[in-house]
Amino acid sequence: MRKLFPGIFIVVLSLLCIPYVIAPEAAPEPSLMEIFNHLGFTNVAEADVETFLPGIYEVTLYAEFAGYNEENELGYYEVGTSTYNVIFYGLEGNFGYTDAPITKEIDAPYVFGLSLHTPEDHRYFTQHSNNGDGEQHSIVYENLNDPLMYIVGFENIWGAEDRDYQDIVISLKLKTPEQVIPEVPFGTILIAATMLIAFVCFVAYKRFRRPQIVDF
Ligand SMILES: [Ca+2]
Ligand SMILES: [Ca+2]
Repeated sequence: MRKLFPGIFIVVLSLLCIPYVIAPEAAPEPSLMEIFNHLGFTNVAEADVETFLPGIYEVTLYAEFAGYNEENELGYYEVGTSTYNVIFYGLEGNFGYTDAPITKEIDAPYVFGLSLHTPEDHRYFTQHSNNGDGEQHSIVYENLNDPLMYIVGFENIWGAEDRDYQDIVISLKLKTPEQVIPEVPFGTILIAATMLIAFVCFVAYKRFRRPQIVDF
């Protein structure tokens, strides 16, 4: 019996270790390009774009491959200001692909950028020079199948760390451009004003001129 004891001990120890030995490794996160392919964005090109023109946009949240997915907030801001308007709060979305894409509309009557605020109280911008760590934290792609749509991926770790840029993935689709009032040249305004004044003077002259008295 004493000889059997070490053998039993080894068998029991082996059984206890089995779950750790056969536990599957966590699947690696998909790359940004794999995410694009999964979403059907198969015709994209990286764009040298950091800010966006005024207008009404549809913004869609597709994925958050980030441990901070419950705290990260995506917003927009007027360029040159520090007022941030939240588009997606932390609890919107989930780790990985969003269960169902979430779409919202924003009305930005000014040139704007996008920013990501993290639970470490860092804020990262599509304007690279605004980033406190001096790193690039977003990549903007054009959807070549939809010229009105940009697709944006953010990196949410200080120092840009793994640079997978899929910690949050969204699209920005222009619905209505800001109305642009055409500029009228000053010379045209001056001519029109002169003609108007001349017309008013002519009418006034005809109306108020005294009748001539004919003395027979
Ligand atoms: Ca990352
Ligand atoms: Ca990630």
